[in-house]
Amino acid sequence: MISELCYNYIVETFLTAGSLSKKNKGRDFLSKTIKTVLSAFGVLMIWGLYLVISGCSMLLLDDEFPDFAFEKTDKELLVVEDALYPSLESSIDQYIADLNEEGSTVYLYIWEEGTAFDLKAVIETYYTENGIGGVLFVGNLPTVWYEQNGFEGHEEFPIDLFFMDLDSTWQDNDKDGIFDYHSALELEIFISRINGTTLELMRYFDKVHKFRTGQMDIDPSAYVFKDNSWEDFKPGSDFGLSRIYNSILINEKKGDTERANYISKLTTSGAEYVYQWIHSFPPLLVVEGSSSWEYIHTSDIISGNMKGLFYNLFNCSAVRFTEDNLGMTYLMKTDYGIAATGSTKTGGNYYPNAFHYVLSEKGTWGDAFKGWYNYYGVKDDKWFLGMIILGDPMLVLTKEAQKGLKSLSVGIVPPSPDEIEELNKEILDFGYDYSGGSFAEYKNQNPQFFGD
Ligand SMILES: [Ca+2]
Ligand SMILES: [Ca+2]
Ligand SMILES: [Ca+2]
Repeated sequence: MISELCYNYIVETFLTAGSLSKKNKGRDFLSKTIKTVLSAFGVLMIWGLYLVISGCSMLLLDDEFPDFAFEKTDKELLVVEDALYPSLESSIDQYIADLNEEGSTVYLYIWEEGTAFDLKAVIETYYTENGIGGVLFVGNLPTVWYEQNGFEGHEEFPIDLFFMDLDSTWQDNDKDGIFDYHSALELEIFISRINGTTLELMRYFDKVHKFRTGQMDIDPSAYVFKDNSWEDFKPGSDFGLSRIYNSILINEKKGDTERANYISKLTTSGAEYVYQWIHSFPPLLVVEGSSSWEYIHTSDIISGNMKGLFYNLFNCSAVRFTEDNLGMTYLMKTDYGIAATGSTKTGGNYYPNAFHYVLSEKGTWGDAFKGWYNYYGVKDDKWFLGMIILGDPMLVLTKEAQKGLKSLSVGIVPPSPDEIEELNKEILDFGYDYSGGSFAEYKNQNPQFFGD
């Protein structure tokens, strides 16, 4: 579209210049002075043409950054596990009051019992009757599972996209209780989760209240940590974060991606937005050190009280919420974490530019996920079918962070097939032989979600 407009503009400019020069030829009585003026004008024309062309090429580059219409969500459904509700009531009242203050409406539903299908039916009703744009599950609420051939052959994982696409079809063809087919997806809404003890959840709601009222003491800044395996993937790129933050630290050179760098950054100044590329298992980051693998356990996140507010976790299985996991640890067991995105299986968001675009345009965390998934995530099930969000999905980045500048950043074009093949290779080279608990274990631990 933009290139076509530029093309037409350039052609028109040439045509105009051409008709001028013809007129010049027909007027041999022109004085030398007039000729000089005209040649000066010609120089100006060429200069103008140069500006048009260079302007177009900038626009063409800029066009690579996702730029699509989205509507900021202002109606949320809050589904709260009934056993938790009495203790959380005042926290939830505060949360609803804060959202009302922002101009959003919150519908509250107390979840008593049922299957994932019953839960989806509740969501569909609120979508149809109240026009909700997103949902937050509070507590242990059901999920469905999916199985497919992924990086290491068979993989099975909890899948929240099921709740986000309200007119999709899902099938379990081998009748083992795990979906193995879905129709083409386009999300209508987003859903997110928080889960923990009553005290952890109260502390979480307290954090989001503090954030909304400007009491969270972290500089508007981003931290990108890209470990050895991805040092050569889009080197120097901040993945569009320079549209949001003035201050960005990128650790991506081997000497800068040691466990100590990560710990040091996140236990001192921290960052509002953390985008980390590290091999991992649900409760464990595995950093490639100079001479050995270095581990960061969930216990290190807790003891270090890691200072990040929003986490984009390119860490395999980091938000596998059906067991102890990194994502929920940042949110439930530190004084800072309030939202995360990541995968419940092997995978992660390697091209989050659409996600960052929505955030830069003051969209909510949930809007960013839904916008990114429909724009890019939908293209690759192997990488993205386990992608979800955790935390309050109605959060937007701090006002200081929403710079909204249209500055260009390095490496904003989508990865090529060769680059994606390299990403696949790094996953296979690492050799994930365990990615988390099974559906059978989940079912045993949560018989209340299954009607049999
Ligand atoms: Ca199946
Ligand atoms: Ca749909
Ligand atoms: Ca490293």
